[in-house]
Amino acid sequence: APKATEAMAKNNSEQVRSGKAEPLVTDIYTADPSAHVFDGKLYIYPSHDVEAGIPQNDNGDHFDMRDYHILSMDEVGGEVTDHGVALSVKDIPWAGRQLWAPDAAFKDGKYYLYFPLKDKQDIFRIGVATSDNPAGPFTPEPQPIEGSFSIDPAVYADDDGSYYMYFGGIWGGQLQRYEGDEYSPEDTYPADDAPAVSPRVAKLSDDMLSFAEPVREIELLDENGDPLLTGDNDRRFFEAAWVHKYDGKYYFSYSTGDTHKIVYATGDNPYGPFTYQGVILKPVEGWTNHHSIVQFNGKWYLFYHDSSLSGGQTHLRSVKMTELKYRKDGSIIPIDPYME
Ligand code: FUB
Repeated sequence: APKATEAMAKNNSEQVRSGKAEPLVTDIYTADPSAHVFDGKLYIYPSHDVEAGIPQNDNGDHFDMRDYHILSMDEVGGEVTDHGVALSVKDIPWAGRQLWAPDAAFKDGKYYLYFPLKDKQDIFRIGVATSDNPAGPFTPEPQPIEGSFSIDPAVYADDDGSYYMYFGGIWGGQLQRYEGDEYSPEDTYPADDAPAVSPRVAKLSDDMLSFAEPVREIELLDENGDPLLTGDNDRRFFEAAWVHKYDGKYYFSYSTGDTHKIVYATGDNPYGPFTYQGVILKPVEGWTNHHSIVQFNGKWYLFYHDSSLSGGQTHLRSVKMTELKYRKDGSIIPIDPYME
């Protein structure tokens, strides 16, 4: 018996699943998919990638997206509906440029679309827009959410009716310009042996339009309970936070950015701390990696993107989905997006 257990443990640690998939839509480029089940259907809230003709740089200027299209499907593998323009930068009063990775939430009959956008001073803020329909069109609030900053909002609806927004991204996402929640125009990164820049979380107010409390920093820890360090590029936070709950535990997943992985950490409450567990998705074609995780009709799915349809152009991506599986101990079996 001990032999069998050892063999199983070894298999588990080496196990990788194939996540090979085709783009959900091919007539437009889509990225950063935030998936939700609303009204018994799968709705996907992606970025809408376009060729803006802006040369690639570390600031992410080439990601110059101007609107959002929402996708939906009644069943996995079924027809994907593109619901057209749901919100456009030209209709957002405080807009500067660049509509990046959005998310959505539903509460008391209303849908909320949360989006990062640079304001007229070229500083990323997070906005919110509302609709009676999950596919929009969405009407933006006149101002960004007070106290919001950086990019990649992800809103988690907890079982007790509380909603939490997770956000932040370094480099082009400007999170390194905040000490606590104070802005400074300088890009400041902690030393390689110091704790890495932290993602942020805040509970949302009852009306879903503002933060109900001061923004908190999230602690991401290693197996010894020590903070993940700036130099630990394989594990430290870069961008693209997502939270889901599995078997009573909170799973905080994110992109490691310049090492191009989606990884996860787990914790006992929505504020963390979260302890690093492992890789969910190996690098995809294109520089960025960004995902969401949702349960639909009893199965779990990973939504992600890659640049295969555009022949590897980093700013022209396509949303894909694949099944996600857990081991008995709650760990996630890593996915290789190109394994046959
Ligand atoms: O799509 C623009 C940015 O690229 C997103 O906000 C990041 O997460 C990365 O995917």
